[in-house]
Order: sequence, then C-alpha cells, then structure tokens
Amino acid sequence: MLPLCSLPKKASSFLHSLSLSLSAMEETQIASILKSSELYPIPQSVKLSYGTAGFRADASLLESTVYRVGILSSLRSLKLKSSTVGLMITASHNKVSDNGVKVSDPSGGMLSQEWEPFADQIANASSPRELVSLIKDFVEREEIAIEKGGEVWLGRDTRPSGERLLRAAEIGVRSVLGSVAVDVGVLTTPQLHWMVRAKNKGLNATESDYFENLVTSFKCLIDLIPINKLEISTLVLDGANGVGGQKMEVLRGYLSNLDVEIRNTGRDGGVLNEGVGADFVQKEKVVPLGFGSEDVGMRCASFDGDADRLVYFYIPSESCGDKVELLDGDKILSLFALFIKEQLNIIGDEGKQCRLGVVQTAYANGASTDYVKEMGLEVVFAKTGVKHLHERAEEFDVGIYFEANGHGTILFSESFLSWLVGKQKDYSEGSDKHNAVSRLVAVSNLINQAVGDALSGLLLVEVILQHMGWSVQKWNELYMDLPSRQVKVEVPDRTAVVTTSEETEALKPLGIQDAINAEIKKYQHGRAFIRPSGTEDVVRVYAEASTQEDADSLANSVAQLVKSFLGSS
Ligand code: 16G
Ligand code: MG
Repeated sequence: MLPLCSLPKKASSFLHSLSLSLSAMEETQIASILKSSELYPIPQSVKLSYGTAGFRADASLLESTVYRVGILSSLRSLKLKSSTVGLMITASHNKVSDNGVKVSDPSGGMLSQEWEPFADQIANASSPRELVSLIKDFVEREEIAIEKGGEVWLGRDTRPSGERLLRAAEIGVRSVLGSVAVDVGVLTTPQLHWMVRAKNKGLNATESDYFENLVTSFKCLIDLIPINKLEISTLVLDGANGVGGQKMEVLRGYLSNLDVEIRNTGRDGGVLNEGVGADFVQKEKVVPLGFGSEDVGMRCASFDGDADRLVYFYIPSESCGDKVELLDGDKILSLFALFIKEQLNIIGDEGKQCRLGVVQTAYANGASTDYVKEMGLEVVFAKTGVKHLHERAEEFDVGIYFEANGHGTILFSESFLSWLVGKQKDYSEGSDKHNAVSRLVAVSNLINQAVGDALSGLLLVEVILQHMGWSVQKWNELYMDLPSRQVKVEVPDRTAVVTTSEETEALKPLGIQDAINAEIKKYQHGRAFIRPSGTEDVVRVYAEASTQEDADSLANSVAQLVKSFLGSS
C-alpha cells in the first residue's frame, strides 16, 4: 500500500479533490495508481486500439500500455468475483521487435468486447490524472468492489522484450490493492487460455496438466484406431522460431505414435517469424526457411509465433522454385468435420440429432464451404477475428470454427458432452457405437475448448490421418481450392471502409460495392471483398476466381478501386 505522503505535492492535492468528489475508490487505492503510473508515462503521439486481438506495437512503446492492461485485468478479475484472469504478452506472427498484450477472460475466451472501449480509453489516457479519473468512473459504473483482491496470471512468448513488459504488467496488476499477479512463465497463447479456463473450473491448471491432458487424450484416440489402418510417417514442423516449436519439443518426449522433426525452434540463429511460420507460409504459399528440395512430398506443418495458428503443407515433386501445396485452416476444418460426422453416423439416429455446425469467415475458400455444405453441415459466417467465430460456434452442439489462416478449434456444448458421457455407459464396451462416442469425448479433451491451439490442433490432425490411413496428399484431395489472391492497400484512413457484419460487402464509401460487383461479374467463379484490417493501417482485398491469373487480376482491379475511392497514402 502506498502512503499518501509519498506522493508529489501536486498529485496529492489532485488526489484529495478527486476523492472528495468521488467516493467509490479509497484514497489509498487512488494513490497507488497515481504513484505507479508515474513510472510508466505514455509515449508521445501514440494512439493504440485493442483491435482484433489486443494491443500491438513496437515493443519500445508498450510499457505504459501493458502496465495499464495489468490494472484492467485486476478490475476484470474483481468484477467476476475474483476469478482468475489471464494476461498474455505476445505479438503473434508480427516481427520480433513488436510486442503486444491481450487479456483472457476467466472462461479462457477473449476479453469481453464490452470492456474493449475501456481498454482503449485507459491505454490512451495522456496523464496519470486522466488515467485515475477514467478508472474511477469505470469502477463506479461497473460497481466493482476493490477490497477483495483479484488474481491475474501473466504469460509471455519468447520475445526478448517480454520479460520487461511482464514486470510492467505485474506492477499494473498489483497497483489495484490486494490483487495478485502470478508469473506463469513462457507459454503459447493457447496454453495460457487453457490454464485460465481450467483454474476457474477448479481443475488442475499447470502447464504440466496441459501437457498431460494432451498426451492422455491423444493416446486414447490412437488406441481407438482400427489397427489395420495404422501408418506413421515423419512430420516436419516449422516452429516459426517461437514458443510453439519449443513446447512441441517438450510434448514430443511424452508421445508415442508421433514422429516429429522440429525445425526453426529459435535456437539455431533464426529470427522469430522472419521467413518462417504459419502466417508467412499461408500468405506467401512458399516454403519457410530451413525447408527445401530434400523435403519433397513430406508432411510438413507450420505454427505462428505464439502457436495459436496451424497450417500444413508439402512440397510437390513438380514444384518449381519454392512453391508449396498449402493445407490451410479450411482444409483442417474439413478434415475435422469429416471425422466428427463419421463418428456421429456410427452412433446412428441419435448421433444425427447432434447439431454439428461450421463457422468460417469471408476469407474461407469457396471450395471448402461447398465441401462442408455437401457433407450436410450448417455453415455460418462471422466477422474476422477469433472472438467473433468463437461466439457463433457456441450456438451448436459441436461447432467447428476456423479462419483460413489456421486459427480455429472445435467447441462441444456442455449438454452434448454430458449426453456423450451418458452414452459411454449405455453402449457395450468395444462396440462400434461405444468407440465412436469415446472418440468424440477424447476429441473434446484434446482440442482446446478455450481458443484455437496449434499444438492440440496438430495432434488431432495427426491422429485423424492415422485413423483414416491417409497421407497429406490424400487429405489434400478432399477438394481443390479455388485460386485466390490477397493484397493490401495503404490508404489515408482505413476506417472510411465500413462493411456488413459478415464483411462480404462494403457499405462505405458509397458506390464502391457497386463498382466491385461490376468487376466480379467479369470473372468466372469471381468473388471479392474489401475490409479494413484490425491489426494494420491498411485495407485488405481478397479475390477468388477459377484461374490464378483471374484471381490476381480481380484483386488488382479491386485494389485500384480502393485507391480511387479512398486515395493512396
Ligand atoms: C488477429 C486475429 C486473427 C485475425 C487477424 C486479422 C485473434 C486471436 N487473432 O491476428 O483471428 O484473422 O487478426 O488481421 O483474434 P487483420 O484484421 O489485420 O486482417
Ligand atoms: Mg498467433
């Protein structure tokens, strides 16, 4: 607790006037925040927004932001009856000199969107006084009782700036009096979300518990594979020189039935996300560094920097240069959907009553959407960003969501899970129906229910391929992607683009959608849309058509339209 007398005179008189007019926060609490915020002045001319996935910026600019998100996390914990909240320091697939911070709600999901405006306000408060004043108002409005003390678990990825930023987060958390900051170390983002969820459910919630859960459920699925189909070949993993490859090294030690060679662990001089990782491979469709002609035909996978994205690829024998055949989030989703549907079919009429649905974004390749629809599944579209997909997937008994970029998971509703567990007792052990039900229960344990997780996603892909007796090439044949192209356009103000909720049509600037539609009409199987990025100062353009040449040309003409409507910067 900070004594009032240790404050500078000016601050102390401000404090006095503030506490006279507003009574919800104690003087000592106000003093605590005023004092600690003096340590973290906001850099000049920085305007931050919580965005699609938390705050991100050059790491040198972020101490004050992380400190303030520490305060927010304590308040969030207090608001939710002192449940544990997670704070993750990562900038995912962004360059190593960047960093970022985001909050995991006690459910293990993303911070409630209702709190994002408050996050933006405090991150941009220009002085300690403004900060305190905003917090005071918010605490009153949300009726947060500070006296109990909150709990925040702090995780970080392998970025060199992570440790320094974590110290700022700790000070932020503890400046809310009575709140506790627990440093849970270097983790992948999904590990932290999983641990927070487990902790609040009263389950074992350490990192070893996370690994143990993966190992047990993976083994259970392996044991349920019809023996004659078993096939194990080496998987080559690109760890993006980040935390995911390092965690996979640990996990690999506990697993049998998985042969994985890990490259780009960050220990061999490679730079985080530089020419490596899921974002690079998915966007560029070329091999990551450390892979080459010697890997032709091998099953390969890439994680992103914080291991919440997963894509697969292989180098075809006829590959010219460094091109890969990509199996993106849509293909992973299709594989998962197929496997789950197969289990439900085995269960029979009762299984068919399960509402199995798929959530995609406008970026999903049209061929994948057709494929899952032909399987008889319901498909819904959500806005880009995990929080939006997750919310929609919760509407189903089993909701599978994926972004094309490789972020996704499978959600099982509580009621469907208890139904499954009940059926495990009803059916005789060793019967087909019993096996199918047991597989679904094991999938629900293996796959991260909090958020998309490259480690658990990889294990599920691997076990399904073994179950089917499929090579990566065979899996790729589920459907053929329509050629597509993504480009980005730098504009003076990306917020001038306003889209419909599914992001398939632009409502503003007026007239641009008609112009885009006119372009689309010129191409067979043409589809295109624009949206403002949530993470970069650009407008993104996506185009699809029946040939690569057409997709490129459509993307370029739409990009030209963006420039002519918005001007280029
Ligand atoms: C963030 C999102 C990702 C989304 C991407 C879009 C999370 C955890 N991550 O990385 O889901 O696809 O932003 O970026 O939500 P953009 O808005 O710049 O296109
Ligand atoms: Mg990521």
